Amino acid sequence: MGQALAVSLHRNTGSAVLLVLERINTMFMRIDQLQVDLPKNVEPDPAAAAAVQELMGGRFGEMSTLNNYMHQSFNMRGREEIRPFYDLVASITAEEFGHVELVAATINLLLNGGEPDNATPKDAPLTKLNGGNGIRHQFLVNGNSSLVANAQAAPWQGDYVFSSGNLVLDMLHNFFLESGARMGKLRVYESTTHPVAKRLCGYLLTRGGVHQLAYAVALEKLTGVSVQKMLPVPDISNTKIPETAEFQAKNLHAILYRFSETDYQRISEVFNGVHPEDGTPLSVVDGHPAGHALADLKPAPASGIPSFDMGEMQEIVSRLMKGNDYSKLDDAMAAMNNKSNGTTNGSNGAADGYTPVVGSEVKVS
Ligand code: MN3
Repeated sequence: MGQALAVSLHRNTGSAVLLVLERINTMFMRIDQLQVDLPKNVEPDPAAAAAVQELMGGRFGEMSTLNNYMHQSFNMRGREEIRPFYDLVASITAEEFGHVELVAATINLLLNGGEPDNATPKDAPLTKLNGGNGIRHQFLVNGNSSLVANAQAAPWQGDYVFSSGNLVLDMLHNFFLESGARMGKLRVYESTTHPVAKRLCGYLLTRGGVHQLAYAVALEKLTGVSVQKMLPVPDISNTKIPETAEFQAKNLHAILYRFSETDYQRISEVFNGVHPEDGTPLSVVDGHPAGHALADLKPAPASGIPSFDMGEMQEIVSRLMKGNDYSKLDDAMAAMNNKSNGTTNGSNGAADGYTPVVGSEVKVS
């Protein structure tokens, strides 16, 4: 748990009081890992990359689930009176953040390897990504990577967020949203044979199924109506999807993560009972699931990702700064040169392992 110190004046004596503020740095905590491991070193598949975009920026994509729950939790009034529901929505928000990252990682893997090693621009290195059913914007504009957009490359929209302030209506909306999200995952699953896209769908169908169930249970607690009898919506069980088996075997279809060690303790007042399909007891787990390493995809020099020539950069900066005091700039350039180990030859010599250091190591006073 993080701590921070602050000084305040005592209201009677005027003397300074040292305050210890708990949890000041746990408002959002980020862990540099993916929620599920994805196959690496796979063939690019622009059509699959386009289809998976719907799970990113479509109306029922992960950007929508994240932003709906995030803003509902930010906006919730009378929070203490409805604390178990607040805790539920807030903790699912954290998981959805990781789902957005997972969808981005999947799209990036599906767009990786399109450019052959040692290709030059005249080799037409992006031919592989220029497939008939792909989205050109991914590689023409976005560096062979995911867009905040749907399968048609239409941008995700803020008005996909529904935050009415009415708890029953918001839970009903969230149930509908998770049902639409489930439909999208099933259809993306059915549209591809690519192992990365299939695994993503298997994982998200399992976890999205939990969120769909959580909102069904929340509605049941609030209204007495047994929404669970409608599950699964759409009427295709995870048991028909082989890629969910590994996750179901670990009970990931019946667990909600708190995504916090100390907070959101009252989720289990809402999320309890048994799974409607197989009777597995529903449970809430402290913290977060075990993580997995993100693929560190190689730069793609022929398309300029990253395209960085140290010598050229120095020359441009010197020209721009002519007549100014650039002693601090020299420090920055020296630091950059050290970092890149002198690989300044060729148009992309500094690409491998290069990390920009100007912002982090040079203080401009
Ligand atoms: Mn999700």
